[in-house]
Amino acid sequence: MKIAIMGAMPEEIAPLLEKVERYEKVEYAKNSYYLAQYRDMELVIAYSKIGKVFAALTAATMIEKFGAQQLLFSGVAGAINPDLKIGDLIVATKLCQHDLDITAFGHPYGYVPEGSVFVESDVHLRKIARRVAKEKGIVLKEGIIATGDQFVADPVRKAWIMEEFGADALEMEGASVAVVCDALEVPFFILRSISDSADMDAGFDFDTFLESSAKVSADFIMTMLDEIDGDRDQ
Ligand code: 4EH
Repeated sequence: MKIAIMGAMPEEIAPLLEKVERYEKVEYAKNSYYLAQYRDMELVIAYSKIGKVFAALTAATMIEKFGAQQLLFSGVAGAINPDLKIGDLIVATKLCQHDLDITAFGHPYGYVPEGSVFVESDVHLRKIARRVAKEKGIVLKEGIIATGDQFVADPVRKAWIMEEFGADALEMEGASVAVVCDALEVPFFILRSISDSADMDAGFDFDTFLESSAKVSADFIMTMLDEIDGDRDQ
């Protein structure tokens, strides 16, 4: 089984590379990919750089060039749902692009012809996550993640995203990874730990909590790998 683990920023994959210890670095398409062995699994780890385009490129590369059969995303997010506090974990049930807008032609926000507003993540990987959370006594929320090419630090924009999509958290990569994995029929899982609340304090909180929240997410992903490796259904 070959598994891709991606983040957007170096801080989001650093704790993963620390855990796997030995890896080979391969350069491709102006980015670095880290190949490692973990238990019985081959891993390809990378950070994409920020935003939907870089994230789509990296996800497609991990699948098409490096042969990943499953993709796990680890990183941080801004909270929309007030239940989510800094350091909390959220798993995406489905994802949407909040900045995709051809409403001028009568389409809903987040929709383009032959696409869909929401892309659902893999049910089996979510089940494994729930099992890991239960075993470790970790609170794991499931909800809708909205993605767009903007760092949201604005209560008005945040409220609009919540109302339009019912989103619980927002970030800048998940939905583009979801679209790529869905098209290529690769099961995917998007995990985020909260770094800020996408409001006036977002910039400051993000800088303060990026590293610690990124580690919360990466640690959970590593525990999930143990479960995936031991899983008979795979
Ligand atoms: O990869 C981008 C990072 C912020 S931009 C999306 N990531 C973090 C998730 C995220 C987020 N996205 C949108 C956390 N909080 C968010 C928010 N809105 N409020 C960045 C950060 N640091 C330096 C350069 N760019």
